[in-house]
Amino acid sequence: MRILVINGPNLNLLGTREPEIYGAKTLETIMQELCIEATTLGCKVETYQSNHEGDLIDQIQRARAGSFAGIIINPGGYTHTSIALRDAISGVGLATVEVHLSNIHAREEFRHNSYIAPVAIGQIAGFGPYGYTMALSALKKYLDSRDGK
Ligand code: CA2
Repeated sequence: MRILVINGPNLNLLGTREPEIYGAKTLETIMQELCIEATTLGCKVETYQSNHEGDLIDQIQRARAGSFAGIIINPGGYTHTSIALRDAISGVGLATVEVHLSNIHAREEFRHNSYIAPVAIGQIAGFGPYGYTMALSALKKYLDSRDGK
């Protein structure tokens, strides 16, 4: 089973600034650790990061053609602005889990709304990099049970 992990704008800066909010690990390290976690769960993750809304949408659309079983996405700032990203997720119809490193609900009010949450299976926020591991485990369980395994 293949899972696509998508990270949105500015997440490529992780580990370089604002460690008090986002932690000290780089995105590359977080994604490498998630790949190892995937092996123990019996699935495979492929990762993608872009700062561009259209590129993220292209990647979501390709996930279906590429026969991915599901998507894990941290849409970064587009979480709070992008109807286009939400339409792409609902359009491909793949089970999707939304992840945020920080607890967006405990931060500025403009971060409280997510355009993505209503089209996701669920949202994980506030647990730092461990949120990706939680998302992977939850998505794998969801897909296995949906497929009668
Ligand atoms: O908490 C999250 O994971 C966010 O998706 C991160 C986004 C933010 O806009 C969302 O509201 C919540 C921002 C990512 C920016 O990451 C940086 C990392 C280091 C230095 C600067 C930005």
